[in-house]
Amino acid sequence: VRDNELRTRLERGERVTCGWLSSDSRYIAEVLSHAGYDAVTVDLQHGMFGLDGAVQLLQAVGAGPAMPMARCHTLDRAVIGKLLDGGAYGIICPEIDSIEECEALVAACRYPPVGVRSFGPARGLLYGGPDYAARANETILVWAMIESAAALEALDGILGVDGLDGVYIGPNDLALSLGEAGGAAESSPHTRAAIERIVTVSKAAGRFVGGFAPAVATAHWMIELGVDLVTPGNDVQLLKQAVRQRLQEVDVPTPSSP
Ligand code: 3PY
Ligand code: MG
Repeated sequence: VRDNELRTRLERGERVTCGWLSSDSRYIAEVLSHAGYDAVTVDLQHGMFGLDGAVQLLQAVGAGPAMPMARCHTLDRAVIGKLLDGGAYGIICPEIDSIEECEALVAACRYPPVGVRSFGPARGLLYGGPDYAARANETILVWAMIESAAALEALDGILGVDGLDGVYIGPNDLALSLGEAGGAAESSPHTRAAIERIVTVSKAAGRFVGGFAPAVATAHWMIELGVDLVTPGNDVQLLKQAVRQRLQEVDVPTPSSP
């Protein structure tokens, strides 16, 4: 089977980067895959595309060297199975708030007898190779997103779920759930303390930890905390920032916008 280089590198203790695709463009997906990230996540939750589009974007990511991962939009076996059959080598599932939800996530990503993934590997076979189905269980990375007060409460139990590879921090929803503003990871001691705890406890439990870092300073801070995987912004944020910077450089005033 094609090696999941992301898993290999994480298991070696290396830090990895993950691009984040929210635009509905196979070309941008392919560009990101060649841009230097170790992995690129196709974001079905907040990306501007649906399930069919996500599979095409996985094909485009797979055309370059980055490992293709997908963030599903819901904890649903059928959706997760389709993304895996589409060639995702990792699943990041939002809003995992309990042990039961984490167990359901792991089961959705693994073939029996370990889990309940339905057989029909489709494009997984093309991307992974003829022995994909036999090796998928140990190849696919499963990440549970920790992004709520409930998840913080249940964290020890979630980390104990067999077969979970890692947790992925969603700082914006986490801040909202803690009663703060969406961007509080950049400023609020309360949200930052929660993130620090997630990293410490997860590493102590032997799980990988990843996180979304909207700002450069947040990425630096998460790396100092010891995250294994960092997502330094998404494609659209980076594009917009680059455009604004270029317009400033050529002295064209830019209106303020969100
Ligand atoms: C969050 O910050 O809530 C996320 O889900 C990041 O993608
Ligand atoms: Mg979120």
